[in-house]
Amino acid sequence: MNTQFLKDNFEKTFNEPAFDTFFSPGRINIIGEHTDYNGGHVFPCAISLGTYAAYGSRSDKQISVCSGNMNDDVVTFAIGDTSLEKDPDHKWINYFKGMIAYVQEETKPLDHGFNLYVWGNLPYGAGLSSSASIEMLIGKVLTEEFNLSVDPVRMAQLGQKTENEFIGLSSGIMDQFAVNMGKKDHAIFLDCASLKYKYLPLNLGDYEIIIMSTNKKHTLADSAYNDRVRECQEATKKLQQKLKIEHLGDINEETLDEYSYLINDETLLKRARHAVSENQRTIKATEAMMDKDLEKLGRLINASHVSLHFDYEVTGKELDTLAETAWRQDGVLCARMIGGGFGGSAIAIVKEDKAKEFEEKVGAVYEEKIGYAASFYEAKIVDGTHKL
Ligand code: GAF
Repeated sequence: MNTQFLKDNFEKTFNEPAFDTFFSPGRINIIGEHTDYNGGHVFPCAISLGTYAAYGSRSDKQISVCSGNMNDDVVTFAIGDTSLEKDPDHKWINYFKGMIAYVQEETKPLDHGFNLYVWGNLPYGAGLSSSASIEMLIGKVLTEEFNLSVDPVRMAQLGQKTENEFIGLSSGIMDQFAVNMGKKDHAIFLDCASLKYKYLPLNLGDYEIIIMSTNKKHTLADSAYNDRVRECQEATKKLQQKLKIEHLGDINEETLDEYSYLINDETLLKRARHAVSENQRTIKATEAMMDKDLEKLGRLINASHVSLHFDYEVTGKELDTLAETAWRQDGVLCARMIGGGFGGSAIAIVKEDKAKEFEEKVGAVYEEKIGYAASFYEAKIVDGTHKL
């Protein structure tokens, strides 16, 4: 990506040259969906689609952010607690405000303001973590430009805090962790309970990952995401009557089966079954990846989609059409929805020489069935948020 475009836009907006530029990726998740807030494992990676920023310092105490994705809308606010309240008219600025508030709380008050021009090529609301990308971007801008020291895992936690306490989404840590901690050509095997993690090389041989966006907008905060979190908490509470556990990620399917009588509610049992089985699948998938057993990895990824459809009920016809159509194509190892669900995106792992044909065929079926087109992106796996 040529950063000249960013610098030019910065200068056009703020009438002065930019000091520095930054990039923050989006993420995909190979497997481990809706396991993060259940203290389970995830296996995501950072992708080359993401958010860029150009930065310039100011001598006053104002912060001005211009978004190239919001018709060059400029929002200006003063540093200081009261001005960092939520802005009801410009929802996009709240990710910046939350992070600026929490990073200051964690370190020290900012002693001057700044200007920021932000632009991203990550489709917004497509389940590829555009919000975590922004949160980690502003986190990096603050640590670099104000010489603040925040450990990158802690920064991911501040991003999660922004979602949970500022935005109002009860999300887990996966997205911010993947975006900030990503490593080129590797996926991150993360235990969300202990935050212990390992990088595993993404050895897919002659296969590549294709991202398929449904182009159906999903608003996580307005959707049933928070309901799923609550349902899992209820199921955990019921199990805690007899089991010394903190999260659903602490048990396997056998234990869940044995104690399922405590849950005794069809919906809660289905939610728990997904959280527990998905965590086990994720562990097995990383073993399959290390053993270079791609067939097994593929079966586990397909099974993840089935579980998200039947037990977790977060797929919907758009994501199901993409996954089910993908499964029927030549040269396809596997496919499944990723992220929160209810729209957003799916991934497919496809033989490199079949990718074009795959996109045409799946695209045609999708458009015929759903009534509008899906978008396809070939993902490169890149490093986490950094200064350019
Ligand atoms: C969203 C959330 F932000 C993540 O924390 C995670 O729960 C994911 O949905 C589902 O795995 O992206």
